[in-house]
Amino acid sequence: MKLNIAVLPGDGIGPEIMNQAVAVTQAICNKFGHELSYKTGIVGACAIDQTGDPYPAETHQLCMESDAVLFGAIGSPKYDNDPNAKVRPEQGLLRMRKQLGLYANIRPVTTFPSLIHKSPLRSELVEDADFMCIRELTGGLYFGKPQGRSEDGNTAYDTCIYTREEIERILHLAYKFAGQRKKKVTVVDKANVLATSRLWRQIAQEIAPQYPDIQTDYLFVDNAAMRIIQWPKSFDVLVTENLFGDILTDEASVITGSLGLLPSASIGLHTSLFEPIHGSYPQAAGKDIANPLAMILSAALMFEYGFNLMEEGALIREAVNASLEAGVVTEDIAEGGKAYKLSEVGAWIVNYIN
Ligand code: GGG
Repeated sequence: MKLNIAVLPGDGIGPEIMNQAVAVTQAICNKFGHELSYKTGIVGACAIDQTGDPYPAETHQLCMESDAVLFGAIGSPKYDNDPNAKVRPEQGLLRMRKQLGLYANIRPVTTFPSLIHKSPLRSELVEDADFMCIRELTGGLYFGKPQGRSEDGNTAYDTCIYTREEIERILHLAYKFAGQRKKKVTVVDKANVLATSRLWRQIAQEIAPQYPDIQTDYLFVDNAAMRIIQWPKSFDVLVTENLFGDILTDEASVITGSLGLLPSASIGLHTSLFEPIHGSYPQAAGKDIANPLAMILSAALMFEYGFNLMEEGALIREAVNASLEAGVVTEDIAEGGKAYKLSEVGAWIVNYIN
C-alpha cells in the first residue's frame, strides 16, 4: 500500500516528537512492505513567524491532497502572554479542524499494565480501565460568534452554538463505536444550566432508542469529572461537546500516568488527522526530554483508523508496551528510575519493530 502523509510538526516539542513518530511509521512501512511518502507543512506559531498566517493555504492544500495528517502540537508563550496579539497559533489549529471538517476527536483512554502503580489512583480502580472519549471538535464555544471584547476592553464574550446536525452526527458516531465495544454510551452535558446542553440531551434521548442493545447514561460534566477519577471503569464511550471534551481528557490522562501518553484521531469530512492530546510543552522544547509516546501512539491510530491496517497499529502498541515494561521511559514517568531521552525512547521502539 502507498501511504501519502502530511507531516505537521508544529511548535515547541512538536518537531522532536514528530521525528520519532515518522521514524516509527517508516519502520512499520519497511516491515509490512508499504511505501511511505510524506511531505512536511507548517501550522501554528512557526507558520505565523514564517508567513504571518497560522494555517497557510499551502498547508491546507497539502492536508487535502494527503491520505492522512500526522500533527504534533501548537502553541507558544510568545502569544499566550500577549492578550492583544492579533493572530494566535491556536487559530491555525481551529481553522485546520474546521476546514478539514474534523468534527470528531476520538481519544482512547487506556491504562498500561506496567504503569498502573504510577497512577495517583488506587490500582484496583485503574486496572483494565479502558474507555473512549469522543469530543465534538468543530462547534461550541471554540467557534461560536460573536466572540470578543467590548470597546472599553472590560467585558469579554464567547458564544456557545450547537446545531441539531452537529449533535446528531457525533452521537451516531458514539453509538457506532460503542457497538464495537462494551455497548455503553455516556452523554456528558450541563443540561441543568446551558441551552446548548439541553439540546444535546433532547437529541440524545431521541437517538438512544434507535440503539436498543446499547445502554445510554447521562451525566452532568461536573459529575463526569468526579466519576472519571472515582470509577474510570464505569465508562465505555463518553461523548461530549468541544470544551468539556478537552478538559475531561486532560483529566483522564492522569489515570494512565502522564498527559504524554494519550493519542487521538480526528475524523470527519475529508482527510483524517492524528495528534497527541497534549500541547506544545514549550518548557521542554529542544531539550530531548518530552514523552514521545502519545505522538507514536497517534501514528498507531493512523494505521488503524486512517488505513485500516490493524496489524501495523498493533505492532506499534506492542512496541510501546514493551518499552514501558523495560523501563525505557522519559522523565515524566521515570519516577526515581532512569529517565531516558525522548530520542532514546523513540530509537528503542524503532529497534523493537525492526
Ligand atoms: N496536539 C494538540 C495541541 O497542540 N493542542 C494545543 C491546543 O491549544 N489545543 C486546543 C484544543 O485542542 O482545544
